[in-house]
Amino acid sequence: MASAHALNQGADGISGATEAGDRFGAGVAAGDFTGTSSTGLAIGAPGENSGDGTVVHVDADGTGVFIGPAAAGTPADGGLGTVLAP
Ligand SMILES: [Ca+2]
Repeated sequence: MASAHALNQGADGISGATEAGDRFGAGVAAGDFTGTSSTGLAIGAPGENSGDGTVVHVDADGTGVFIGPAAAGTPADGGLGTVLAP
């Protein structure tokens, strides 16, 4: 059985800071989101930036890339990352 590994904002290759209300991990989906035949994780934090929300994509090498409301086209206070599906 593989071991568990915790991921946190502000550590583990994910920039930013853990703040009360971020709800980091509220939505999680695994899949090949980059077309590179490697499985990554999409992790939602719908409370980020006072409810704008964000999604962090963590690739197999552990690098975290933010996909915020501007890139996703979601409105302010839209809670991006509440629900994710591959
Ligand atoms: Ca945060």
